[in-house]
Amino acid sequence: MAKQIQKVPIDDNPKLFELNADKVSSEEEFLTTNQGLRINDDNNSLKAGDRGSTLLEDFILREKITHFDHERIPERIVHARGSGAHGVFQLYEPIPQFSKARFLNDTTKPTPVFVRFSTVAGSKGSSDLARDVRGFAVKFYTDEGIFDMVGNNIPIFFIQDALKFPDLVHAVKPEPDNEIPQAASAHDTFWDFISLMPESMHMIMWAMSDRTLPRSLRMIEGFGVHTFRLVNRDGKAHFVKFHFKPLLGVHAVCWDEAQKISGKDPDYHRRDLWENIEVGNFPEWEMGFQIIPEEDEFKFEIDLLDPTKLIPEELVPVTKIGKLTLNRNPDNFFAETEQVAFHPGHIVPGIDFTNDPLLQGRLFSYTDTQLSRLGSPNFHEIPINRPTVPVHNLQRDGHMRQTINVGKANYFPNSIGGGCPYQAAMAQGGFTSYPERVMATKVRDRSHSFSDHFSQAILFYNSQSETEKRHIADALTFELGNVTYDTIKIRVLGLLSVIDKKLAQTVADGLGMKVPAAPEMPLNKGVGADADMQKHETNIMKSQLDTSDALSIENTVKNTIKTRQIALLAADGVDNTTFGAMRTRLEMDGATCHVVSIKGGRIRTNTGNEILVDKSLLNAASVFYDACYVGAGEASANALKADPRAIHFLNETYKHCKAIAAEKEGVRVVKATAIPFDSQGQTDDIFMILDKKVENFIAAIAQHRNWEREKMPVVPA
Ligand code: HDE
Repeated sequence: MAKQIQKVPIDDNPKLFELNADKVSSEEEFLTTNQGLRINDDNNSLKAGDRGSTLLEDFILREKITHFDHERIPERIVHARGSGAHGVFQLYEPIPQFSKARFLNDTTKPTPVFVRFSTVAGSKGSSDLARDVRGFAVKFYTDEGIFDMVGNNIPIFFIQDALKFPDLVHAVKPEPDNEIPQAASAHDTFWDFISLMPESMHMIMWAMSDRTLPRSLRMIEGFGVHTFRLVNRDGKAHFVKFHFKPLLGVHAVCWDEAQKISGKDPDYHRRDLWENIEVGNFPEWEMGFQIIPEEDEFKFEIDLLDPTKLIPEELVPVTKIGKLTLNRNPDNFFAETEQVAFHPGHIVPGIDFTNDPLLQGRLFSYTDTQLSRLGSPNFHEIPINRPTVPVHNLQRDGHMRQTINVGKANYFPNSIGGGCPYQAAMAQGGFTSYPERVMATKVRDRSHSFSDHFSQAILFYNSQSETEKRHIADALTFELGNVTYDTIKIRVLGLLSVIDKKLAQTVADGLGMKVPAAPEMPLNKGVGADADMQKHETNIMKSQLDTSDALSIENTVKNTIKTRQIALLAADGVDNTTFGAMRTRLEMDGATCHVVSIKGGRIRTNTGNEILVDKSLLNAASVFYDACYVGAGEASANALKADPRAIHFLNETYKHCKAIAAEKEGVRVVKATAIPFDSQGQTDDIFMILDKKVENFIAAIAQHRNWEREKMPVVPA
């Protein structure tokens, strides 16, 4: 039938519109259905006349809509919101004395990895800046199969037994009657549960600290949490705790900032990771092991199997064994980041489990969850989950099977298939479980060695700087301030007073409540104090430190401004020379500079040069930046001074304790804000760049924040 319908030009000639293509178009790449049929019209459905009803016959419409209707898969029940990247792991030195894993013994070949970072509580579309633990999951594609390190950015966990996990997650997720609040722990059910679970108090200290408000996913630590085992070629085992330390240091934003970022750019962390990888600022971590000989298992006052405890680095230092670098963004979010399936049970010869009861439960959960999320036991065939080594076994069929298995022998042992595939001897890389001796009575119980819930909560709190302690108190006051039951708040205040009376008092003051009497809680009842373990008592290693430097993020690297985002505030008439010099200097040190101005497009400097504006004050916000510089130039300064958004930008930069520098006339803009100046016209680290003070500015950015300012909140922003 001749075509009656007038078509839009793009159908007839794709060349009519300018291609802004990511790839070169090919004359041969035609649109087709999923059956390979070339499509002639993808803009109009088949109708009975051009104004008529749509025909059921339209198989092209039905195929497209059906596919669309099924585009979503169930999001992860926890860790739904995530961002991923590809990279490599490069080993420094072979460690045959500890592990026979090939990827831990071959320095000549980097191991490909895929890493997924996540928040825990929020839905897939929730904000990156929720106060939450961050998932840190690394898939190593080793020559012996997949090894997944499915960890967090906090070295311990809320609960000791897997049986409590559904309760914990139900409590933190939005409440079941009204599905409120999204991606937040500041609500009744979470704190109700916590108030009744003293074992969570160590984790609560971490969760209320700045660790849960990362500045960037590139600036978080990673921990395996549980104690695992390394096994060497002779079958000798060592206990191990996995660590990842970011080369950029650990940095956080403040709570007010986090809330504002959540509104202005919920993709802030995802964008930061993506953009930095795109421009070649590849995030790096050093992987480290804390190694404990098997015979030292009972030498600590904590039980190595208890996931609510850590081993202080002062007692067992972290040995750096290699470097993890993320160097490539995924091509497709769904295919890779969404479909990637991690599992703590994906291990290789040379690595093994312990009886940590949380880990044991996880070993069940992760396969089960992939079945419901990815819909098939064939999830290992999805490209991102495929090992780089061949898979041979006698598993067959199932939903969406990709492999076309040949031959008749789908059972083992067989002779028809030539006996294939063969079992691998240990020497051939066959996995054998560590032959741990087990002599026990079946019980539904918990070891007494798990019963001290407070010593390490106290250790963590005491190891924090004054600023970090203040942030913990503020976070607790905020979270409990959203709780509507006084009984819950009182219980939590009681638990806090076991950790630190002053902390409990500060939080109680903020809530307008009194601190109740501290409940009786056993302390130092670790392995060494356990009656069953008395025989080891003589070996008890004195682990009761007062503080541990490694627990405070203030002690991490602060010597670089690499990849920090710096806003350069300027308008028409900005001084060409000094502006250019500052930008060059900051970029030379690895910072990323954005010109922020009154409107988009370009600004003209005092010498007539044109500078591209990266963001107008409408799109930019101070919370996206680590520091701010205000350029010199009469006209530029006057224009900025007259723009309330520029004044707000600077006030907020100051409020969030960031470095600010202003040059010559630019100083006037800063003086028009509420930022306090002393009689000399100076304020803490606001530098008037009249001489060589650019170095001070750089040092202040590297310091990350001048938290002292928080003590006297003077700026209304
Ligand atoms: Fe997970 N966890 N978890 N978890 N977890 C999942 O698996 C679970 C725990 C962690 O980026 C789920 O594929 C149980 C500790 C990360 O895809 C699920 C228990 C730690 C990720 C699951 C724990 C983690 C998950 C949801 C207690 C830190 C995201 C979707 C016994 C060491 C991985 C999925 C990714 C994801 C269960 C406790 C880390 C449901 C039952 C402790 C980083 O299987």
